[in-house]
Amino acid sequence: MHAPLTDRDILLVVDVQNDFLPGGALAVPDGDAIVPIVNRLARRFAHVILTQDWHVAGHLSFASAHPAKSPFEIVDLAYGPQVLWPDHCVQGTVGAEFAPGLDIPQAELVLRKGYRREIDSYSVFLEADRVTHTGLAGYLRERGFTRVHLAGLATDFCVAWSAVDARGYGFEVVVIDDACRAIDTGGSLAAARTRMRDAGVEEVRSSELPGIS
Ligand code: VGL
Ligand code: ZN
Repeated sequence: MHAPLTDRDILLVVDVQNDFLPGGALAVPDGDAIVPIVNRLARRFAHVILTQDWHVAGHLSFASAHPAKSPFEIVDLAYGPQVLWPDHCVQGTVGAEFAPGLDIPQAELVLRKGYRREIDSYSVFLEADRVTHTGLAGYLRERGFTRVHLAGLATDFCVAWSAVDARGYGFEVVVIDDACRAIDTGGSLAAARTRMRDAGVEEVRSSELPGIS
């Protein structure tokens, strides 16, 4: 049984942005289905953080930044292999805005990541070079949170990387399955599930979560 939610629990809502919804530049299949679920979930937590993928134009994770490369191919960047994506979540564009149906005005922090041209960041904690910190781990610790719940897009990239990193920083981690959707390219969803399980990430359905005590 999942322990009761307390003041030490935080809900992290990952990248629920227009470009990841159907019709967006990097649409996650069925991504819009999570919006009402996430809204409902957010009302059950005392504390909520939203994150945004927040790239500069010409970001090196974009296929368009590499001659003769197409989206979903893999290239080697300074820090290792990088999946190439369609241009998405460019700072200040409509695609980078939160989904219009997202209704979480009580969110206490909006954390942006992926704003360095040379470094992608699936994780909301540690960028893809694995040395550049976003500062979120320090923020959570300073505020006394001990358990992180994750919802959002996409299960196999930003949610999974964030979940595994949160474990690495010593937080208890719970991924709320029905409040996430996956991209699933090149076996990425199965690989992400394995990495999360090996890291000790718990997966639950939103209906299994208790109320706030
Ligand atoms: C994401 C691919 C590229 C995500 C962000 O939010 O999961 N995926 N950029
Ligand atoms: Zn991105």
